[in-house]
Amino acid sequence: MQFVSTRQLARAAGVSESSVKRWCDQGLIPSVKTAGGHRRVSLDAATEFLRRSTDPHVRPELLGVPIRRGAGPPSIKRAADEFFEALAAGDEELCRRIVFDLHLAGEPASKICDAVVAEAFHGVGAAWECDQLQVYQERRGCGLCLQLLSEAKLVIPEAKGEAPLAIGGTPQGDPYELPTAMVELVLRQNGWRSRSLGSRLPFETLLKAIDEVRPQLFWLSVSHIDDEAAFLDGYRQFFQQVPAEVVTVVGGRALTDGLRRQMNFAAHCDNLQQLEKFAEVLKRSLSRPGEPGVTLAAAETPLRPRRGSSRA
Ligand code: B12
Repeated sequence: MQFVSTRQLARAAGVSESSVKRWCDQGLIPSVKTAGGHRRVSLDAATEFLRRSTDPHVRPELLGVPIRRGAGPPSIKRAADEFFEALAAGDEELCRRIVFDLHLAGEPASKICDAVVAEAFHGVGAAWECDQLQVYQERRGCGLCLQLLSEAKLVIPEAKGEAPLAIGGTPQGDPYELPTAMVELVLRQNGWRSRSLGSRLPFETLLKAIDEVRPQLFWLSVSHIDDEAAFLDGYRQFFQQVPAEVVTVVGGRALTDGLRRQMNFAAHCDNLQQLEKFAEVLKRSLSRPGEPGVTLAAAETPLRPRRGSSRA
């Protein structure tokens, strides 16, 4: 974990060091003390502090966090257009600034991923189809976004201790890495300990992981299916063996209505903002096990409940 001093944070926040020290001592900014008695603030706590600040003079770049441009909140639509252009040009620094700007302006990772990054990739796909973008630009863009998602974990605090656990990935034959990495990040920001296991994972290995890790939530992201019949068969056998207490959430562009009608799952989400709502409700019900369960129907999103589950 990276730490910053109270002096560094004070400069970045545009306030006095004594104020930062006082807020640390009052617990308003989580901090630790070195053996020599100096307060240190983790980079994620420092970023969270800057993120809450409405002061236009905040200079996050002093902590190595990309610059927040302008005082007002950036528009999502404009950010999505700019992100697409920067992605096509392979301008990593601009891509980084756009997403971190939105983060510092308080936009949740779910919205940034859905409305900016995924949106830009839909544009990349469309442009590639019309020969307006080259394959190398798409691959470069993917690598760049995976890098940004990994950097985002440095500034989004990891939930600790008793936080519920979630794991997931993409099935065998599905090479799409971005959606599962995004799910990991969104759950992390919503107080889950989440781990994406990656892509192209056979169902047997996913079952092994569930058995060993015992998560409360398992997600499957499905963007590409080679053979639908084989996928459905593998999934059915998989789902039958998933322990009843593990909530299975599925998503991804390859899960058409027709396919989903033949599958069992706890919830299907079209996007990460729906997942966020669902995970919030689920987390609340897990943290109060004695109280009447929060049903999936209570989520304010168009989640589809389990259909004729063999475990019901
Ligand atoms: C990048 C990319 C690739 C890369 C991926 C690299 C990587 N390392 O990940 C690679 C090189 C693998 C690739 C290959 C191919 N691709 Co491609 N690819 C894309 C592209 C441009 C972006 C995909 C992406 O990551 N998007 C970003 C994600 C985050 O967005 P998303 O998938 O919409 O996910 C959102 C939701 O679905 C949801 N979600 C997703 N999963 C989950 C899971 C859960 C639990 C939840 C809650 C939500 C959720 O949330 C996400 C955020 O909103 C798309 C264009 C597009 N429209 O997306 C084409 C696209 C999908 N590809 C396409 C094609 C044709 C191919 C190839 C066949 C090309 C070829 N001729 O070789 C191959 C297929 C290979 C294969 N075996 O799959 C077509 C598919 C057309 C179709 N009708 O199926 C597309 C649509 C491009 C196009 N317009 O033609 N591709």
